[in-house]
This record gives sequence, C-alpha cells and structure tokens, in this order.
Amino acid sequence: MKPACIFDLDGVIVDTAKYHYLAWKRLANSLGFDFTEHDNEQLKGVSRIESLKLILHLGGKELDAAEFDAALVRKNGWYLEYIQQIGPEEILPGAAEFLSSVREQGMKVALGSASKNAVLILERIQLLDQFDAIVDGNKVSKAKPDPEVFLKAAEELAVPVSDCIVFEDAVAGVQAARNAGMKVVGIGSAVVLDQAHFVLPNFAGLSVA
Ligand code: B16
Ligand code: MG
Repeated sequence: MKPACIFDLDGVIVDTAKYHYLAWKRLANSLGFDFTEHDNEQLKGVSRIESLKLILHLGGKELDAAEFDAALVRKNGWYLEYIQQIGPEEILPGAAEFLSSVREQGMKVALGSASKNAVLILERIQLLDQFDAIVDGNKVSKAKPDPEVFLKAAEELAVPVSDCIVFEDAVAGVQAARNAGMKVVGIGSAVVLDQAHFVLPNFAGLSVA
C-alpha cells in the first residue's frame, strides 16, 4: 500500500498562527495582563480550551466556569474577525504544490488539525477539495499530544498507521504523531522539533521523491 500523508493545518498549510496570537493577546489584555509572541509558541497545536488554561496560568488569573466559556467565545469571535479576509495568498510556501504532487502520485491525503475552524479556513484558501478525509477539533475529544486526531485520520483513510506520514509544525503535534506510531516530518526549526524523524523549514521545492 502507498503511504498516506496527514497534514496539520495551522503553521503547516496556512499561516494562521499570527491571527490566533492577536486574538489571544487581545483576550489577555482585556483580562489585565500581557501575552507575548514568545508565550504564544507554547500554544501552537494546542486546543482552544487547553490554550486558555495555559494563558490564565501565565497571567496568574482564575475564571469561573461561565467566565471561562465566555472568554473562549470572545477569543474565537476575534479570531474569526481576523481570518475573515484570508485567501490562497496565506498558504505557506510550497504547501499547495506539494499537496497536489502527493495526490498526483495516488497517495491519500488527510487533515489532522486541532482547529474547530479548519473547514472554514480550507474553504477560504480553496484547498478543501484536496483532502480525502478531514479530522479536526470538532471530531476529537483529546488534544495533541494525544494521538487521537491522527489515529482517526488513518482510520478514515483506511490506511494502516505504519503507512502514515504526518507533517507538523508544533511540538505537541510531533509528539501526537509519534504517539500514534507514525513517521513525522517537522515543518519549522530542527532545534524546536527535535523529536521529528525529519525536519524541513517549509515545503518549498519539495517533491514526493
Ligand atoms: P481553534 P493545528 C491548532 O491548529 C492551532 O495550532 C492552535 O493554535 C489552536 O489553538 C488550535 O488549532 C485550536 O484552534 O480555536 O480554531 O479551534 O495547528 O492543529 O492545525
Ligand atoms: Mg499547527
């Protein structure tokens, strides 16, 4: 069987991390503390709920259950506002070309993302039709580094776990792929993603071979 490719979304296919950052910063500021780009590194690949828990911990702030849920809604509202205008120009270098070369080789393709906004984003960047299966934050109950998202993607593709290659930009995502028993290509810094089998700065010039 040909290997299948499972792609993370934010930070691998599209540059939405900066919009997540702006929305979290706005929320932190509204709660009376600051949130830096450095802090934001820890949130990559982390689910919305876990991200808020981490931010509140960083800011030394506690919210009751109702305030916590309201904060999640506020943050997502701002994030949706920021991504209102995104289009194919926000696709990361070489990602669209690599996706189509994978499909041309007859390999199956899935999305494995923590984001509940994944389908909306794929529509906006016009890549929704490039995926045989989409597993996003609406379909999983356990956040990366739990392997659930990637195991579900393999199941939906009907491809054995040992034949799946994951592309990830986040430490938690690389760990999730390894926990699933898959091969993982890190997209980003080799120092940060040192648990990946292989690391590339981006997809520019990459071929299936
Ligand atoms: P949402 P990925 C992740 O997407 C992002 O990296 C992370 O920053 C975000 O908090 C998470 O999705 C949830 O996103 O608030 O849109 O549901 O990298 O797994 O594609
Ligand atoms: Mg990511």
